[in-house]
Amino acid sequence: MREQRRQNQADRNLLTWERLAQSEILPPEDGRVISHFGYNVEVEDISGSRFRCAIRETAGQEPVCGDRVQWSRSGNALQQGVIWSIHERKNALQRPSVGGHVQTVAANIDLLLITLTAEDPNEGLLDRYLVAAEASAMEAIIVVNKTDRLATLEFLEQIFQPYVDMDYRICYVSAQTGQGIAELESLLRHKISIFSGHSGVGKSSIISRWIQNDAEKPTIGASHELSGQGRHTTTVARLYHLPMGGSLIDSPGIREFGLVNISKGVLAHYFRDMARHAKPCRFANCSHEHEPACGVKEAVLAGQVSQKRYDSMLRIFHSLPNT
Ligand SMILES: Nc1nc2c(ncn2[C@@H]2O[C@H](COP(=O)(O)OP(=O)(O)O)[C@@H](O)[C@H]2O)c(=O)[nH]1
Ligand SMILES: [Mg+2]
Ligand SMILES: [Zn+2]
Repeated sequence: MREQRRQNQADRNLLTWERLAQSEILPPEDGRVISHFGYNVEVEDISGSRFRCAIRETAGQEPVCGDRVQWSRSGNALQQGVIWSIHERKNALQRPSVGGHVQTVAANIDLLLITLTAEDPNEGLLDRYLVAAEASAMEAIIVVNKTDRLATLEFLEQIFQPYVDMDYRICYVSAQTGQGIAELESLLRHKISIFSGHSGVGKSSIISRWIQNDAEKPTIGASHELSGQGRHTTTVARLYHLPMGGSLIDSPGIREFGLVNISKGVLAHYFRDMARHAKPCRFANCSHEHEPACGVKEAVLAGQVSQKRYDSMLRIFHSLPNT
């Protein structure tokens, strides 16, 4: 009964093509998807005005945050429109969803911000995100937040030195004190970035520093993501404009992260410190564990690849499906 009532409510709010087609439809134009809520999508035109849009079947697939689309506004003055097609994606961030499906979280991303905390930097998670970034041709930046909780960064710098050696960028920041935020800002300028990382690491707190308008600020505190209450919670992802130029996508959806479309055979090639050692492996599908003539194992023995990174690679390897 309650379910039925909620369904009716949802139907009333839903903008369908049939409803929209009762008014005039203007000629197609280009736009960008800002967020996706339920069956509707919010599209921004080139001047920054936002329109709630229905999706035509011609679009072929679900538009996601960051998509460039061809759409039409309606003549009804209600800031409504319809999406006809999705322009080809430069890349897409995906994750596994229920029932063995793949969910696309966002598209056309320049920078993947991998957010960790100073108190508990989770390197296992970091290595997974780095693989995702390499595989989808996104630049990765490691953001270590809550540095205000530590007296010194020395210990962290030791942990992250191997990543610096691999040419990854590390930003030590504190959303609370503002430390390091200016440097991060300069890296995000004119780029489309997406935040990833566990719930509670401070993604929304960092974004809030750049959003002037209180009504636009993301909610801080992780609980709303779990309960489904509060502002902006039904969206899978939401794009914010940054005052210094560029945009940032906040996404509660990718707090649980898994790899998709990565096969066991290519995994080591996405580890920057292992890629060149994996090339000479005798077997194309080498697991780098038991096989003879394995370049990766030899590199570990020779001290060119750390045992820690090797173990991390194997853990991910065993978590991937056998395809
Ligand atoms: N001490 C400290 N706490 C922070 C910092 N950034 C965020 N927090 C707190 O961490 C909690 C989660 O923050 P939130 O931004 O919602 O994290 P999100 O889930 O990653 O978006 C909140 O209680 C914040 O006040 C920081 O730099 N230092
Ligand atoms: Mg958040
Ligand atoms: Zn091998």
